[in-house]
Amino acid sequence: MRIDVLTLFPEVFEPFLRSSIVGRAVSSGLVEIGLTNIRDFAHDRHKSVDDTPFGGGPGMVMACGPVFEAVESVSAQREGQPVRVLLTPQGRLMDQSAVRELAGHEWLILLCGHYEGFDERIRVGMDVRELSIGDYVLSGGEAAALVVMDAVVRLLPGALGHEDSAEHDSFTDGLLEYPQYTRPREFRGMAVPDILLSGDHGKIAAWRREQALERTRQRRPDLLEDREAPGGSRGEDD
Ligand code: 9D3
Repeated sequence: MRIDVLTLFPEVFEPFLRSSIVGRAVSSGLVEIGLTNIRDFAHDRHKSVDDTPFGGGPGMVMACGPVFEAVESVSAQREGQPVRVLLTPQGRLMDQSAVRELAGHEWLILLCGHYEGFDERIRVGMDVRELSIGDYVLSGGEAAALVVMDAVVRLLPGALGHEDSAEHDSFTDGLLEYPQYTRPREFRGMAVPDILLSGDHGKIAAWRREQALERTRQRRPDLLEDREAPGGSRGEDD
């Protein structure tokens, strides 16, 4: 997979790309990341990429020229059609199904904004999909692009190194995680549940599933609402 990030702050991505699961995926050739500074496509001597909004109002707006040119330049650098993702608070809310969908493409362009937003013609005049990572206010798209990259790259086959992860565990799929323990068996008076030490893998699996279900019912009942119940009936408490 190839991911190009278009941003005014390419340097913020570099430490991340040297560490983490993403860094390992880059080193092992599973993913190739390109960083492009939108400012390289500014034309005036001040290298400006933003301007005041028509109609007045606070803040600055990302202008069309440099953004169109940066996207077109990067899109022409290789074969095929990249999926272009505009990171904005108005986008579709990212969830794991959006991540899975993105991970199925060969080439992504992640377009990060700054200032008060993008000139509307960037949405209208380019083939882009808009994505938000949640209902809170960031100061730009960079942190969101890091989140998207992390979530997408760890789904690429081979990225985790242990493919029996929670994502592939149909037994607890879509549920919150069950309680986990490691040594010591007792810590400050808190003991590991006996069942985990029993060696009975059937009972352990059933216990974990019950714990995951109960925790999800309590903390995130919304996650139970529209899932295909693989063994868990829906609305048991109703
Ligand atoms: C005039 C109202 N603005 C401030 C409340 C709108 C606004 C513009 C630009 C708010 C945030 C931003 C910068 N945010 C992003 O670029 C962004 C984002 C986010 O803020 N939250 C969740 N997902 C994303 S993806 C990109």
